[in-house]
Amino acid sequence: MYADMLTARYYEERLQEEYLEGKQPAFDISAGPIPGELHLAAGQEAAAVGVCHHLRADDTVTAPHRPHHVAIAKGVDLKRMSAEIFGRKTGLGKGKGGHMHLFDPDVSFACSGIIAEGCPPAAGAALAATKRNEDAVAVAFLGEGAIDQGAFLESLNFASVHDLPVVFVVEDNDWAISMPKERVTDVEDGSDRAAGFDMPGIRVDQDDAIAVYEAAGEAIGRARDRNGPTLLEVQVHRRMGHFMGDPQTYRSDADEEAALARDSIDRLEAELRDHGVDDDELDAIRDEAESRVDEAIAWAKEQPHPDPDDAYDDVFVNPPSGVTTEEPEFELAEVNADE
Ligand SMILES: Cc1ncc(C[n+]2csc(CCOP(=O)(O)OP(=O)(O)O)c2C)c(N)n1
Ligand SMILES: [Mg+2]
Repeated sequence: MYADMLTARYYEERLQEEYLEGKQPAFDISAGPIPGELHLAAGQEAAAVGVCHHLRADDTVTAPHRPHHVAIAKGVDLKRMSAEIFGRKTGLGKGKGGHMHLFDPDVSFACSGIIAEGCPPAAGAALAATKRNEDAVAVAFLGEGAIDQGAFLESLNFASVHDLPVVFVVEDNDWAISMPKERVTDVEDGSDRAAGFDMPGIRVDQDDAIAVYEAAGEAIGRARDRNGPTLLEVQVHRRMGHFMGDPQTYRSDADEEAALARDSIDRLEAELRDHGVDDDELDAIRDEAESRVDEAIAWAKEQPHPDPDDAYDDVFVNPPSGVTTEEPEFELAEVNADE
């Protein structure tokens, strides 16, 4: 878990440097090697590793627009993920999805820029596993700003009614862009929502990887044993702006300083030291994490850009006329009739 937390933190530090290249002085979001928005998850690593370290490759994970720490903890291919973020042809989505749309079928991972969007597919993956008599589970990560979304609430209900092996993990970083939690949500503890759906709700009050691991173990064990869904909320901290370039004028210095003062990586490192892990071992873990990241980013930057002629490939199942010269394989109306 410590290695993955360090990997995620360093990965984002490196992305930050790459992202800023060419964007200054007026902050042109479309310029540089990583065009578009970039949402970093520094301060949220404990939630990702504490949950994902219970999972196997065939357990599905869906994540929102702030996905890197979860993807790394789930074992997404770091090279192909980096190539995707840099918009390269060998990326997970052939360079067309970008950092909010990473899909790695090898480890059953997907994410989306639409908040709470990952909840229905996670419930669907859990339903599929039960229909196939497999013991795989599914986990949907979302932010506290998404817990008022219909997609989340409907998924909780569906999962509960069908006793699905799914865990909903709310990363509560207190903010939804510039909106503080208390202005949009009536409960302080998001896991209280579980009661209305007759499922257990657990909240881990501090971003402590070990506490998350223990709580998640219980929730994922329940799912794996086919005892139904769980809602788990974890208090995390947003060390940075909502996205790169966010001046955070809405946020008090005290709030930002408090987030920076509590680092879940330092906390886990202290635990490891207490258990006799020495400097050499800790340094070796850090060095290995950093070289893995440097190697993945260097590889990604050498990859070719997609060919503009391929822009519409893999975009439409049934391309509308004008988008492609190829004959469609079937008519949409035909599919609907068959269904
Ligand atoms: C359905 C939908 N509405 C609005 C947005 C715009 N949006 C992007 S991130 C965000 C806030 C998300 O806050 P939270 O869920 O707490 O996640 P965090 O950014 O804090 O990780 C919003 C409203 C969106 N992406 N999807
Ligand atoms: Mg939030």
